[in-house]
Amino acid sequence: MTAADVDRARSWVHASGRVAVLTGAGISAESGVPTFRDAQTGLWAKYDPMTLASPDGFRRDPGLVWRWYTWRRERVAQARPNAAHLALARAEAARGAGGVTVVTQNVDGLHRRAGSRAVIELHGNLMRTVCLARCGTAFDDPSALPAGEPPKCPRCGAWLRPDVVWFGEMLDPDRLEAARAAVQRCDVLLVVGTSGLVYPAAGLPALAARSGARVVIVNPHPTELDGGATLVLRGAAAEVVPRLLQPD
Ligand code: BJW
Ligand code: ZN
Repeated sequence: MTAADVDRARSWVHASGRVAVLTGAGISAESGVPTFRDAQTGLWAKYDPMTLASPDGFRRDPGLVWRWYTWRRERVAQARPNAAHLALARAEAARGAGGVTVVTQNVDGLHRRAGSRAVIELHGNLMRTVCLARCGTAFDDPSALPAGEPPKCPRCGAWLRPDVVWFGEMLDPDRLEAARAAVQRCDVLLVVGTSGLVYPAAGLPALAARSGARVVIVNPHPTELDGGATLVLRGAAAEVVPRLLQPD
């Protein structure tokens, strides 16, 4: 990644009326939130995704899954938004409504905590708890919930579960549609800190490109999406994203 590459991407961002940003776990790595697929440090290096992040895994051992999410909630509660989250929030405030839309796969809530308002959380939110039977019960305050076994729904008696999207589950159709609309109408899509392996989110950069947007990837490592990008910036989110959004 050269300074000229960063300048080129920055000039596209500046010339763009609408910037969309697709983020993944890598944008929160420098806040101390583990990614999923990074060797050694990623969650899937230590834990089996189908055991912990699938409906079948939860039904097999709700306590195991609940304790794992309790541990992750505690880590996220201690984390703080980093320079990348903050730069996106500042750019949105400076550009006004519609200027910056964040589509995130992350469940950590750090974009909103940084101050971003136009945020589409494709895979839900770790801090919210809902009824497995989807009877409508929802809790926003995890501190009121027990840490060991998952609690039961006070209305219908089913288990309660984190309000996240597990493998094999559908994404919220309204959120997915809003994400598709955002990438279709943007001039530049920044793709920050995602391996690009999980669909349907991984299909959004190609949709943006087909709709005429420039696609800029920010990631220290190669990803599945690099081939479809206009420009790949090999660097860490907290270093590169603020530079791309720096005002003149
Ligand atoms: C840095 C950095 C730094 C490090 N700076 N970067 C089409 C084809 C094939 C399969 C499918 C398909 N359509 C659907 C599927 C099935 C499945 C899927 O995609 N499987 C693939 C894995 C093959 N998708 C689904 O099941 C989805 N549901 C669905 O489509 O329903 C309909 C349907 C079902 C079944 C069949 C067909 C249709 C739901 C997906 C839900 C994903 N859920 C998770 C868990 C959320 C809850 C939780 O947190 O516990 O979401 S899995 C996990 O992966 C999490 C993430 O949001 C998601 C994406 O990961 P992400 O963010 O990219 O993280 P990593 O770790 O992979 O990458 C980190 C990156 O950061 C790396 O590139 C690093 O280099 C980089 N990085 N430090 C910048 N400092
Ligand atoms: Zn219920």
